[in-house]
Order: sequence, then structure tokens, then C-alpha cells
Amino acid sequence: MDGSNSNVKLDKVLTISSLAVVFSSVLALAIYSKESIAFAEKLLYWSTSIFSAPVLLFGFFACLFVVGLAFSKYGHIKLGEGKPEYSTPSWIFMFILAGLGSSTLYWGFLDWAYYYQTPGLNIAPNTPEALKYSVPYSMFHWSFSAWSIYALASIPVCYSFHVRKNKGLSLASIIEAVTGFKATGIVGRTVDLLFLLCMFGALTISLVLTAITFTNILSSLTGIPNTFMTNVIIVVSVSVLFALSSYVGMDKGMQRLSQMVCYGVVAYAVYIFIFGPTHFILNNTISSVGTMFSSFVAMSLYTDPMGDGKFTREWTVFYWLWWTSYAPGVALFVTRVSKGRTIREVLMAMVLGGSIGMWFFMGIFENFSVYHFMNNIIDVPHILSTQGGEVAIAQLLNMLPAGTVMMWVFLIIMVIFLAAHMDAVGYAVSATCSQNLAEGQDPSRNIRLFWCVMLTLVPLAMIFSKAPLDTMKAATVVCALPFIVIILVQTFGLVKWLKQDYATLPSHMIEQGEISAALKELQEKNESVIQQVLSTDINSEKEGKSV
Ligand code: NM2
Repeated sequence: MDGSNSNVKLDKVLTISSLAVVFSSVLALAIYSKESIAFAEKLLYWSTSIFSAPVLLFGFFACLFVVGLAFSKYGHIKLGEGKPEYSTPSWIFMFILAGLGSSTLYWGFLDWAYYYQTPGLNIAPNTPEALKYSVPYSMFHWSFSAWSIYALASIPVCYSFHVRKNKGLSLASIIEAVTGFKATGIVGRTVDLLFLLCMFGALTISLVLTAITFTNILSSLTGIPNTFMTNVIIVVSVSVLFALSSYVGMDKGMQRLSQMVCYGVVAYAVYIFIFGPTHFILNNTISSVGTMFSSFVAMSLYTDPMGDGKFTREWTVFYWLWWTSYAPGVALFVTRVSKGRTIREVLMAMVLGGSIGMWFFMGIFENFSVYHFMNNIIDVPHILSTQGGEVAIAQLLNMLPAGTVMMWVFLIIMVIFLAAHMDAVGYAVSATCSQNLAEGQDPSRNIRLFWCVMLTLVPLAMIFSKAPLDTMKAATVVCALPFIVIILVQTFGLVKWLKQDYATLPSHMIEQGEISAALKELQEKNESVIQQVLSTDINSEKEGKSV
């Protein structure tokens, strides 16, 4: 069933204020490109310098909290009644996909090469030691801490919606439930606005890197000129693809796309593993996971006090903030698809499922790339710094057996990945911009289509102004910083709720699904509010009232 309801209202204040920020950034980038790029560089430097240590601590805290919660008695709490809506593999696939973006394919080939040239842990650049730590660093940036940040952001939202039955699947309504500040008041409005900007910031790097990689490979395959217009055509066509998936309805479209992409990526990885340097890939993946584990705490808390902190600022801090910027969207998505699961299931599936998935993916893609560098076949780091990462990827793909076919397959996977990614982001943004959305309802399709088109504007302005990676990083970092505070406030609220609702119940009773009388009363009260909202919408639909 498609739960979309055209009578859910569009929040005009929010829409207009976020679009004002989007359009002014687009105009600044298009008209004052040089100045905007220089400003973004300063912004990145200062924000990551000031917040280096707190961000590192936040990532580390997320890991500890998530493990502690999963194995406490509260891990048994079931999030909503009934059986889970989705099978476990497709559930994990869905949120891995919602948590990743299409540029994961870019980073898969190149992440290590950045660290080889500018390593962390005070290792000398471009040395065998730097090479040894390059893949482990990448695995570190994509596994436990990152997925713990997602999990930390998701559980309070799941709990608020499915257990406390607070209405409204938007961040502001969660903040209202936790702090008492009205979702429709100034605090709630600010949270919503920050959320929208965060979505824009998060998507920017993904979309730009995907578009330039796609265009470069397409142009090397077909001779189509690699220009700004080609990028525009590709990005806009993908938006149309997104619109189609959205019109099929959330359940069918999204599930089908995510499964196609996940199977496609897994099949691609297996192909590289079998027909690429199998032995080396296997060995260096295992070894890198080991090195990551043994250096995990050092990497997590590496503030670089004796050095200039450049690596920490530009990589670990940036990554944690990039993951944070995805976290609110992921949290809303995970809430939607996790009804009927326990807190422990959600946490384990996110942190373990996410991490293992990333080691598998990164291990194969990165080591394929490392192998070609080590054997002097393709100088990936050099190409990355002189011509751009997308050029290196095209050359690497060409090394695969049936290289041309594999390049086409890569393009298809990338496009579907991007469309599915935009679907998830577009859904989350539209849900925030829809007033009175209750459980089971999707935002209207037209609102989703509108936001999808809007989401492409900033990335296109970045490509147009030839903005370097740092400019995009600045957009992500600045938008994500306030979210650390929001996630911490939510976590505080969660702890308070857990104590109020379950502290008196022993573990085995929670496991059997018992709840306290006070929580039951609260659920009944809130359930009727949700019912009321639903029936109001059905009535206004009958009366034919428009949005
Ligand atoms: N992460 C690292 O395109 C992408 O979204 C790449 C972004 C998950 C925040 C991954």
C-alpha cells in the first residue's frame, strides 16, 4: 500500500526559508565563485579546528553508548507491536542504502590514496608505512564509529515514535517530545530548518562526485564531451528517474531500487574479487581489518597535539560530521522500516551489519586499486592529485576483464544508486516539510518531486564553479555541526524515557514484551491523537479540501 496522502499540508515558512538559503548559496557560487571558494576554505579550517576534539569524543562516545545500550536490559525493548514489516536481509539492505550515497563507489577506489599522501598517526606520507595504514584508516572511517553515530541518532526517534507513540515523524516533533519546546515554535522551526540544510549539505559531495565520475566514464566510453551541460543533463535525468521511483510508491519503488543496487554492488565486488588479484585482496582486507582493530582507540582519539592537526580536521572530523549530516535522514528512515524490531536488533544490525558490509565493500574495491598502484600498473595517488579521482577510476575499471562492459555496468549501478539515494533524502526532506504527518502516512508525491529537483541545485552550482573538494566539505561540516547537539539532546531524552518507562521492570519481563502501566496509559492517550490526525485527514480528503 502506498501511504501517501495528498492532504498533508506543505509547510510554507520552512520551505521558503530553506530555499532562500539554497538560492543565495547557488547565486554566490555562480557569480562570485572565487570569493565563495576562498570563504568556504576558511570556514572549513576554523570550524574543524575549533571542534576537532569534541567531534572525536562524540564519535567515540557513540560507540560506547551503543554497545552499552544494546547489551543492557533495555536492548530487549520492542519498537512497536506486531511482526517486522520487512525481512531481515532486505531491512538491512534498505538502511545500508539509506545510510550511504552513490559516491561510496568513488571513495571505494580512492579513499586509501588520499591517506597514502596525507596519512594520520604522524606517519610519513608516500611511504610503505603510509600504505600499510591507508586501507585500515578507510575501514575505520566507514565502520563502527560511523554506524554508531547513525544508531545513536536513530534509536531515540524509533523510541519516541513506536514506543511513546509521539505523533509527527519529524525531528522537531522528537525535540518537542524530549524538551517540551513546541515543534511549531521557534526552536522546532530552527531544528527543521537545520535539518533541511543538513540534507542539502550532505547530498552535495555525493552528488558532485557521482556526477563527475559518471560523466568522465561516459565520455571515455562514448566520446560525449565532458562538459558542465553533460553533467546537468545527467543529474536532471536522474531526478526524473527518482520521480518515477517515487510515483511507484515508497514500498515498491524504494525496495526494488535498493535491492537492485545492493545486489548489483555485491555482484560487482564479487566479480572484482574473482577476476582481480584475489589473493592480495583477501590478504590485505583481513590484515587491514586487524590493523584497524589494533589501532582503533588511537585512531578514534588522535587529536594530533604535536602536529598541525590537518589530517584529523580534514579527514576524521570531516567524516564524523559527514556521517552526522546523514544521521537525521537515516534516523527517520530507520524508524519507518523498523517497527516490530527490538532496540538490540536495530543497534546490532546497524553497527555490525553496516560495518561488515563496509569492510567487504572497501576491502575489495580499495585493494583492487592498491594492487594496481603497488605493481606500478596505475599510479592512482598521482592521477588523483594531478587529473582527478574520476580519471583514476576509469583507468582502474578498464583493467578488469571485459573492461568496457564492466564500465557500463558500473555506470548503471551508479545511476540507480544515486536515484535511490535521492529517493531516501527526498523522502526525509518532504516528510519534514509536511505538517501533521502521522504513522503510516507518506508525504505527497508532488512535494517529493519538488524537493528532489531542489536538491540538485547546490551540487550543480558546485560543478559549475569548479569548486574543489574542500568547498563541498565546508558545506557539509557547517550544516552538520549543530546536529551533534541535537543528537545529544535526543540521547539525553532517550535515557530519561528508558528510566521512566522501564527502570522498574526486570530484564526477562521486558523480553516478554511487558510494559509499565504508566507507559500503557501514555500510549493509549497518544494513539488516540494519532487516530484523530488520521481521521481528520480522511475527512478533509472526502470533503475535497486541497493542500
Ligand atoms: N557517508 C560517508 O555518497 C555518499 O553518500 C558517500 C557518505 C556515508 C556519509 C557516503
